[in-house]
Amino acid sequence: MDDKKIMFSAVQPSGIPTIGNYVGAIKNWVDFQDEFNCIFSIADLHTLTVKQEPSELRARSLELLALYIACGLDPEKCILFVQSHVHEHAELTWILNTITYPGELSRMTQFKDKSARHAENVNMGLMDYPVLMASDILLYNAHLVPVGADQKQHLEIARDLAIRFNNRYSPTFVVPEPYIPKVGAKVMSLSDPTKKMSKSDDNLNGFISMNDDTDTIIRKFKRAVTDSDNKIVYDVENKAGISNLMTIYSLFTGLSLESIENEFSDKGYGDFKLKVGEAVASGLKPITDKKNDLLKNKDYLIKVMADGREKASRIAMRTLKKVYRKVGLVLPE
Ligand code: AQP
Repeated sequence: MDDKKIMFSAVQPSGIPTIGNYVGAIKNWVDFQDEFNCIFSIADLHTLTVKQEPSELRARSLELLALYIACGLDPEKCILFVQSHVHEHAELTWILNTITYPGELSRMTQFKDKSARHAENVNMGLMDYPVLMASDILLYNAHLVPVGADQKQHLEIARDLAIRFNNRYSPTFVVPEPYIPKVGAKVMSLSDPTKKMSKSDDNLNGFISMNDDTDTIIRKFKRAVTDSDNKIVYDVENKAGISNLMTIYSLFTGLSLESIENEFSDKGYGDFKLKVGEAVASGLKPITDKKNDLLKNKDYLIKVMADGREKASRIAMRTLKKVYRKVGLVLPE
């Protein structure tokens, strides 16, 4: 490998990605491909922490790979792979579990939110999610992890575990740094702007999926929850809904929040919502078209998956061997 820094990130195939996953994660990754050695995963093991329909999960993993490529990730420039194809992720999780305390996992916001949302299925995997995520990152000695603001807590755990392991045994892991975008780090739900937009939200009007067609997108924005004073002004505390729409509009048009305020100073919410819907629909259309084309060529996608697996495995195997040796496991000849 050259001396470029290593970047790792992932999205779960737990639903069709939303524009939150897109602007908070995937869209930024595209710009990093030349600057860093990028490794991007399809985090299918993570999705099992919430009940999934097996056949749908399988299809969504392939669809997510197609989406990565349609968004501009180039398999020649970065490693694209499926998490469960590299068994070292699960194995390193076991080792890291032995230096993780239940208290530091049970206070995670995502664990608390998801336990409340899936009260019938509060499983150990849900609690252990951040340790699997730490393994994802530490296996590749990633220096940088681009994530939305919602994942910052989990990244802190990855850092803590790297430092703890390095102190207990000897320097082994790179301590990763988060990379959180300034704008779009947290896109909020359209139906409840105090909650983050999530692909597994039961309320379909809360999110724009990367599969929604133009009419659906425009309809969802029309119904987006806003306050009643009809002024397009950025004020997250008092006008969370309209501020969220302004952030989305800014990300899809490249306009600053200030110029959006000026452009719509004499317009009402109805006009603005329509413009946001149109901007998002025209931004997503070429990506959706390209993704649908790629899905017609399954052989190509399977080949990309196999290449990614081979490259990722090579790195992961090296790290895991080192870890096994340090903790005192006998390596097979
Ligand atoms: N609303 C969001 N705004 C900005 N960034 C977001 N991300 C997720 N939602 C938003 C970022 O997307 C990346 C991948 O997320 P993930 O699929 O691994 O898990 P998640 O954060 O739990 O995403 P979802 O959509 O909310 O999935 P479900 O509904 O399955 O829990 C991460 O970088 C995340 O920060």
